[in-house]
Amino acid sequence: MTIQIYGPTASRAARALWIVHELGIPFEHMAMEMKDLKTPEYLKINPNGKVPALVDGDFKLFESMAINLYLAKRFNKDGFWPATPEDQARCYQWSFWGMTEVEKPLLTILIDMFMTAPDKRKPEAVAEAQKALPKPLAVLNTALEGREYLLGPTFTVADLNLASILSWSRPIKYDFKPYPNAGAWLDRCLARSSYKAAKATK
Ligand SMILES: N[C@@H](CCC(=O)N[C@@H](CS)C(=O)NCC(=O)O)C(=O)O
Repeated sequence: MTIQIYGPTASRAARALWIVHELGIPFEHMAMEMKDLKTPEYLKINPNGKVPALVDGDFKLFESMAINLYLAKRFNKDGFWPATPEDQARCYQWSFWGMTEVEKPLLTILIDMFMTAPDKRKPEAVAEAQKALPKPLAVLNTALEGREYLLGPTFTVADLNLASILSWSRPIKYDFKPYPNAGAWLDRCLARSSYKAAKATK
């Protein structure tokens, strides 16, 4: 049965769309409209009423990082899901780290910039978010010193998951000059044809 990915391309479903393109997994895109996320039918798929969600036969899953880690392991190709428990743990590490250390401040800035009426903007919240980013970005920059990808020479799910979160730094034009390794790594990740194909998914 074909895997189904629920959620519009312009949402966190983009993360799952990127991985299915990266791994060449056949999939059906259930694009959904945000207004339909609380319908009884959709709540049977994701009781949170949020996207993305994945349906793989009888198996249903929510949370973008969990979906991607599942797909990486199930459909592994060319070391995208690494072989050792240590490297697998690093994939969890960077995925959880992205969600807990950088996603919220980036989203705060993104929403304020593009989805908030000028009179409703919150410069204090944005300033707080701006203040939260340098520390984790410096950690990332150091981790990428002398390496092409987070685990070494191979692009893995750790890179895809974290880059999918950090891709939000692009529309807000976040300045990566103080973090050149991280900036170059993000460029490499977002230059992949699978990322471009995911963005073009209707
Ligand atoms: N932690 C969740 C967050 C999911 C989430 O908040 N998705 C947004 C779209 S990007 C959503 O469905 N919002 C609708 C709502 O909150 O009602 C994940 O990463 O999957």
